[in-house]
Amino acid sequence: MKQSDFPDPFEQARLEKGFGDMDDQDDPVTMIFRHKEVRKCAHNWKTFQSGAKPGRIVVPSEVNIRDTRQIPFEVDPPMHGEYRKLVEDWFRRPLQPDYEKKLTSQIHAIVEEVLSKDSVEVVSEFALVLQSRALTLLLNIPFEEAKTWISWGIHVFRSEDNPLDGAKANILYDYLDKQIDHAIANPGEDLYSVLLASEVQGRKLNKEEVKGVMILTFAGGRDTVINAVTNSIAYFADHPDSLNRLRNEPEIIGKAVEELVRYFSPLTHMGRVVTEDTQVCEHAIKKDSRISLCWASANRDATVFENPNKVVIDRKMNPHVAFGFSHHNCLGAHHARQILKVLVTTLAEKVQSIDVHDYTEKMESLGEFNRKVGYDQISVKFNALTK
Ligand code: EMZ
Repeated sequence: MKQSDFPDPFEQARLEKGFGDMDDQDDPVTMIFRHKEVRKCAHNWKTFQSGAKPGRIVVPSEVNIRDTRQIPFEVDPPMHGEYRKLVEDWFRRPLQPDYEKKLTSQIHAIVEEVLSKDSVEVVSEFALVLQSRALTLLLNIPFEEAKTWISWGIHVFRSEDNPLDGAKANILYDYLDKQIDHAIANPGEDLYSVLLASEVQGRKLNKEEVKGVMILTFAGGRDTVINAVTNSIAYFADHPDSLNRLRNEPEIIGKAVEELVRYFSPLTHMGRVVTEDTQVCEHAIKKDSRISLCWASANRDATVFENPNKVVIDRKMNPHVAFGFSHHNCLGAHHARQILKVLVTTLAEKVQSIDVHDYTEKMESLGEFNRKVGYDQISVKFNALTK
């Protein structure tokens, strides 16, 4: 096995029964494994709701560290669509040429910097920095603000020894309260100001709603993007041939990005709360219990993907669900895809090869299943392309 392999721990259970159980703070979760059922359940918001108690659809559950509802993530239709309409255009800005240009210059600078070093710890010195700086573009605020977020570390709710760190979460909540008050006093062109000025059902969004969108923007796209970036570096370290191919065939970079996202599935699963007694894969599911839509498993479903455990860098048909599925699909997906596209393009242009010095894998424990989702640390040397 190569260091950049991400094994699929769900294969047997997916084939044999289609689901698996895990406990989570005495609020168990039935994980749904097959591509077809995952999509079906994602569609069926009446039976599998997102608008439960704030934090409950996240696994591990955040009910003990969060009261603010994340918007539009923890809202069901029809209100979900109202909120989504408000934010959708803003989150499509990453597709604009000017945004892409700024992102490209940020990523060029980071890659140039790591090329000059003998050893780089990718998670903290590369991926976290890249994600934080890119977030200044998504929020449309000054670049310098990234320093504050870098100092918070990889996850806003997790610390090294505590997967649900309330004290750490409070740093984010206090920060957002201050930023929202600041935007009320000094309206500008930033996301806070835009949200504060927007209306839903004929009234202005209130502070709590603005905070709900902002928590999602900060938390939802943080460790996921960091893992996707780090894992891509690990992949190219093992596969200099792929990097070489992308250098010669830049037209397949879009496909490569989709395939990397499918293969890594940076978000393993997302929960739903069950509103009525029902069945999934002939398995009874009780009202008020939780299921999760296991994107990582669905993305390895051999009934949908040929050679599912292989990165096929120019895979043609790729109906992956790494960004979720149906009306709740990832709001930050354009931003995430753009980051990966620019990153892969820049690596192909500037990097010859990457040597891995040492690494520790980041494992998630999900009942009987253990899944590699990224790296806690991975030290590498980037070698410049010599033309
Ligand atoms: C939530 C979630 C959203 C959650 C799409 O995922 O991401 C997690 O990292 C956060 O902890 O609160 O935002």
